[in-house]
Amino acid sequence: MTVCRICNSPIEAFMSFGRMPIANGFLTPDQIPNEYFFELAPAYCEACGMFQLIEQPAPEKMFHENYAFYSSTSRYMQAHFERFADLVQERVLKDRVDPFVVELGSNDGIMLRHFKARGQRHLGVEPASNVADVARASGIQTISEFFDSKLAERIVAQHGQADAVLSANVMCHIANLPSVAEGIRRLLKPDGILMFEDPYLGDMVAKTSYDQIYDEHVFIFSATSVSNAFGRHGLELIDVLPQITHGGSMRYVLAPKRSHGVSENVAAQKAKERDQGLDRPEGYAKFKANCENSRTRLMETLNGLRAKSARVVGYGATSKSTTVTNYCGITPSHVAWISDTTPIKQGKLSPGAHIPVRPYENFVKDYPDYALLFAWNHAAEIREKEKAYEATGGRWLYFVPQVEIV
Ligand code: JHZ
Ligand code: ZN
Repeated sequence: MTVCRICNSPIEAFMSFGRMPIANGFLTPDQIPNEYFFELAPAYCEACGMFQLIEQPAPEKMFHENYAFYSSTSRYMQAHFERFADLVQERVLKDRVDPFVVELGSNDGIMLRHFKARGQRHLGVEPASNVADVARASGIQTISEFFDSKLAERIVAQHGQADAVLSANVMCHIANLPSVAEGIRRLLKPDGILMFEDPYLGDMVAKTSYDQIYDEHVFIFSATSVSNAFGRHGLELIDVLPQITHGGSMRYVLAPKRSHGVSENVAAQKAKERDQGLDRPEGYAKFKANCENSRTRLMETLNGLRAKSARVVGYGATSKSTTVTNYCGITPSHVAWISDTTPIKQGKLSPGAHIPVRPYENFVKDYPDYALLFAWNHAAEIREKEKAYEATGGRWLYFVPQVEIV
C-alpha cells in the first residue's frame, strides 16, 4: 500500500503515464543502455488534497553537477523574478533593519541578484552545483546542499533567522516536504514570511497541461493542499497570488500561525478548487480522459504530417516535453530534432524518445514547416521573437490547452 507523502493516508494512482526517464536527463548515445526509468503515476489524497507522484527518483539522480535547466534562459522570466523580488521588498523587507533573505533552489541567481544588488543579506540553497556556480560567479551567496530541517539549524546558527524564505518552482520538487516545512518554520523569524510559487493544479487540470507532471514535480499544489501541508508545521497560508508564468502558477504567502492576518483570497481560492472538482476522484477521472484525448489528437496530427513528409521540429527541449514525447510515443520520425538555446542540452538526445537537441541557430538557418511548441508556456516571448519564421509560412503545433495548428 502507498501512503500520502504529507498525511500518511492510503493513496492510489488514478492513472499512469508509463515508463519515464529523468526529465532533464539529456544523454549521449553511449549512455542509452544505462538510461534510468521509473513509472510516472500521479495520485490524489482525498484526506489532505495533495496531488503527488507515487514514485519519484532519488533527488541525486535529478539535481547534480550537470543539471540542465538554467532559469535565466527566458527574458520574460528574468522580468518576472525582478517583480517578485520587488514585491518581497515592498511587502516584507522595507521597514526591517538589516533583513536576511533565504531562497531555496536559487538556480543561477535569477531572483537573488536583486537582493544582492540592494546590498541585502541573502543566501541561496542550490544543490545543482553547476547552476549554483553561475550565481556564485556574480557574487551571490550560495551553498550547494539539499535543504532540510538540519540545514535550517545550521543556517540559523551561522546567520540568524530569516525575514523572508522564498522559492520558485522548487517547493513542488521536494518529496520530503514535511522536513522542509519544519526547517522553514525554524529558519523563519516569528514575524517572517514564506513566499513560494509553483505550477498550479487548477490551471493544469483546466488546460490538460499534463506535461507539468514529471519526475521533478513530485507535487502539484493547490491552495487547499498547501494550507494543509504547511499547517501541520505551524505555518499558515495567509494569501494566494495567481501568476501567468509556466502556464499558470500560484504564489503562496505563508507565515507562522496567528502572526499575520489572513486575506479573504485564501477561502475564495479554496472554494474555487471545490467548484472545479479538485477535491473529488471524478475531477481526476475527467483529467485522465482529457490526457488520453490530447495524446490521441497529437499523434493523429503528427502521423498526418509525417505522411505528407512535412518537416517538423520541436521548439524548446523542456523538462515537460519528456512526459509528452514518452507518453505519446513521439519519435524522431515525427519530430526530427528539437531546437534549444541551452548549451548543455545541445548535441545530446532527449530523454527516452532520443530526439536530437540542436542549437537554436539551426532553426533560424533552416526553418521547418511546423514547430511543435514544447515551450508553450513561453509562447508570448517566442512568438514575438519568431515573426520571421511565421512570415516564411512556418506554422506552430500547440498541444495545450488543445491540439491545434496555428
Ligand atoms: P521551461 C524547468 O521546466 C524545470 P522546463 C523545473 N523543474 C521547473 O519547474 C521549471 O523549469 C521552472 C528553451 N528556450 O522554462 C530553454 C528556447 O530554446 O519551459 C529551455 O530549455 N528558446 C525547474 O524545462 C526551454 O526552452 C526560447 O526562446 O519545462 C524552456 O524550458 C525560450 C524562451 C526557451 O521549463
Ligand atoms: Zn494526504
